[in-house]
Amino acid sequence: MLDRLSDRLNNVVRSVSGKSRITEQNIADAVEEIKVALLEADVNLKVVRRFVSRTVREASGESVLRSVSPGQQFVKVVYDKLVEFLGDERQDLALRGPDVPSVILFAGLQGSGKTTSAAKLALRLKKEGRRPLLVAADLVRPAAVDQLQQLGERIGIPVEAIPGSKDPKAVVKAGLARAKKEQLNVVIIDTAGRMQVDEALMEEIRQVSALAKPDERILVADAMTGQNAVEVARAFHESVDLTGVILSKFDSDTRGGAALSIKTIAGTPIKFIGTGEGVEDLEPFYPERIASRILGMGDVVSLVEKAQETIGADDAERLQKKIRSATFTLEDYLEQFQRVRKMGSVQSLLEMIPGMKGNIDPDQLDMDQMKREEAIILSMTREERHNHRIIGMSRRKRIAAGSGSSVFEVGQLIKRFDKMRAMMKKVSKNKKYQSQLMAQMGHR
Ligand SMILES: Nc1nc2c(ncn2[C@@H]2O[C@H](COP(=O)(O)OP(=O)(O)OP(=O)(O)O)[C@@H](O)[C@H]2O)c(=O)[nH]1
Ligand SMILES: [Mg+2]
Repeated sequence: MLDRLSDRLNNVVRSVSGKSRITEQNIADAVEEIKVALLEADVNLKVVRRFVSRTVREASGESVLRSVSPGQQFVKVVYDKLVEFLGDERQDLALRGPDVPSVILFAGLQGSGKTTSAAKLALRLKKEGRRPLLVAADLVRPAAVDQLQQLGERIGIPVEAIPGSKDPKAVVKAGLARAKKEQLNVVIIDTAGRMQVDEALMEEIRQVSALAKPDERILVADAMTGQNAVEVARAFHESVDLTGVILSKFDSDTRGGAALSIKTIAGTPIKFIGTGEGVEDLEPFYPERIASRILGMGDVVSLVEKAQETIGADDAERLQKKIRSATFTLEDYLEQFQRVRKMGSVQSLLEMIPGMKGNIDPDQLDMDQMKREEAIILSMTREERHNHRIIGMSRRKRIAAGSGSSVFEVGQLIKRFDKMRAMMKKVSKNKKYQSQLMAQMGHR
């Protein structure tokens, strides 16, 4: 999903971000292209309009046009708006503590993926250490109870069902009672779907909801139905005050506009996406990750990161000087780790080293090694960080004990740092040492 949109936006972003100067006209052109791409991706028209007007407003400001890197700043504005429309922050489930059972109600149209998603979520919560109970309250479709029971068996989760019952409320009551008795702490209720949003469906959901008092009222919406999914979400939200949406069939080959429209149009966040038919195929919905994906990972995201960089030009200058003169200390090194962690990539650090703008794949860095090294440096005194040469045997022992590592590891770090520092200096004068530096930095 979202591939075509991603391709198109990627092109726009590439053409704009390469420019060292941009004009209001450049922005207007780029925004126009983005607008067309969004409409083609089936994003709701209202959302597109809002997106365009906000992007133009922010991107036309002094801060973008007059900035050192207007192209990158523009990309950052587009990225931020995408994240905003996707729902800002990741929204987790609001469940109660382990001793009070939480209730999650599933609703949705026929075939949207309610039953499958209920089982997927139950499995997920079980893995997080909760004890779920599935409740078969879809008594409309004859095989529905069977389907849930089979799923429950497959994932090892109990299912409450009353064979032959026609009263969903009775099953829900029985489920709640059983959860209490057996100390099951998440009750997940699967309900019946209808072909379309109608009064009977809404009434049933309202009644079940009034009885079960769910902590989470989740709509399962089928991404394949595009804008219809958005309208369905709006109708359900008005009727039962949804707390979230699971957008199912996100793995399908649809244009993906629904994902971008639901939060704004229906007013309720997407909490998970369904990514396949298997019981494991449920993923938390991260607006930032989806936005990165839409704009194209790699290149574009690092541009955004760069624009986001908290480090000022002065800091960069200072760091470069230190690198060239090999007065880069462990303290500086530590600071870089923290920056790398914040931005999730090592790109920024590498780009500070003069002559180091290569094609670096941040995924290839050994983050575990970084973590270990960070712990070691954190166990050093200020003095030691500023001058690692003073770190003799007894200091090594203390640092090793403090960081839960061995004396050998401390020694290794110091050796590596020394080599890296020398190499950085060389690289800043001559590019051909790049690969050696990468090896020093734990690049696999
Ligand atoms: N590819 C894919 N298929 C899915 C996903 N979620 C559900 N399905 C499939 O969609 C179909 C319908 O899923 P159900 O869970 O039975 O849907 P439902 O909403 O419970 O349907 P009714 O009970 O009939 O209203 C099944 O074939 C599922 O395997 C998903 O995320 N990806
Ligand atoms: Mg079902």
